[in-house]
Amino acid sequence: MRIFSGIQPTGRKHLGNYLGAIRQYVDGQQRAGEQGGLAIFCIVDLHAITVAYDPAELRERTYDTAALLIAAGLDPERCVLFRQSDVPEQTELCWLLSSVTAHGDLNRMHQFKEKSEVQRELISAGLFFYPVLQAADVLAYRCDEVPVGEDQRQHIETMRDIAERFNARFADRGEILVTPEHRIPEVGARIMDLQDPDSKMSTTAASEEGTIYLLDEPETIKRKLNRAVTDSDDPPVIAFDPDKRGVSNLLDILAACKAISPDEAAAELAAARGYGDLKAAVSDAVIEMLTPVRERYEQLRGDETALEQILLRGAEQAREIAAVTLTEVRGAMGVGPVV
Ligand code: AQP
Repeated sequence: MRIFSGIQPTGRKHLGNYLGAIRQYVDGQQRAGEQGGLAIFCIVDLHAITVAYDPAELRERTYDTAALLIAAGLDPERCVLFRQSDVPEQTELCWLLSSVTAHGDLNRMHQFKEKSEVQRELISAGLFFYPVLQAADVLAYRCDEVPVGEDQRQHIETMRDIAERFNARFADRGEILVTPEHRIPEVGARIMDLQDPDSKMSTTAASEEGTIYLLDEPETIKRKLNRAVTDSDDPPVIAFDPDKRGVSNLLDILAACKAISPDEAAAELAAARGYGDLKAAVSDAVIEMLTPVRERYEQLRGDETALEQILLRGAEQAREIAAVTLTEVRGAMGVGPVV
């Protein structure tokens, strides 16, 4: 069993990234270890350059993200952790896969539509091509499972189509690329902005007050949750209900932190006097979950040499795997000499 996922070194990572993705990575590392498999995690710096960005900041954010992932529980001795740009096999595979990618499929991507609307100066071709590079990231490692949040469902469907189309076109004998399954958590797959519970908590689109950053101090987390938008039901109703977006988001966060269902989280609050009690319970659970991550991050972040060594060693391991896939893909496509 092989697991792969990528995360962008953009902005400050938030609670949505943690509950939808990072926590699943740690779980994947554990499961892969128990089953004799491999878990591979990539900091996707080449994806980050598809929108406006600052080069110096990109490098800083890459180290931030590496330190954060390790602080959250990824162990470079038990998984492969690397930076996307250190593995040129992925970018070459991206181009090769473009030949079996439908332009119409890329045109239908929600993420492209949403992100291109907010670009002020340039809508890059890279932003349009993002799902093909993402497909190459995953397919290079022939992995079975991709842990992601709900917002990535459409991209995973596209990479499955790309893998199937490639195999149908080029694999005479069986399968060259593995068609992966997404792994989207049942709880916490789409955490919403605390100030605007109709929008997803996001690095670029969300409000500062509506976003809990993983490195926020406990007082800040408390304040943001205290001000979270709920509703004006009188008496207040603490229930997981699609018409109660703010309250449901808080219950989803609480449930994800405590590894229970949102209905169970609501049942635990049966004696609550109002939304204040719900917000206090969510604050306590989030602070308890994030404090050790923040403290460990602070110990790790200063040593960039150590982080760089971890990423380079991870890239060596990753290249060994990706090179084998690429040789087979090139061979099947008739690209380059016979090897
Ligand atoms: N709100 C969310 N709830 C649950 N999961 C989420 N993810 C993102 N937002 C939520 C998951 O986090 C992983 C990493 O995402 P990324 O590499 O795309 O990083 P990002 O672009 O910085 O994340 P955002 O917040 O989604 O930024 P915007 O909105 O600016 O693009 C992915 O598995 C994602 O599903």
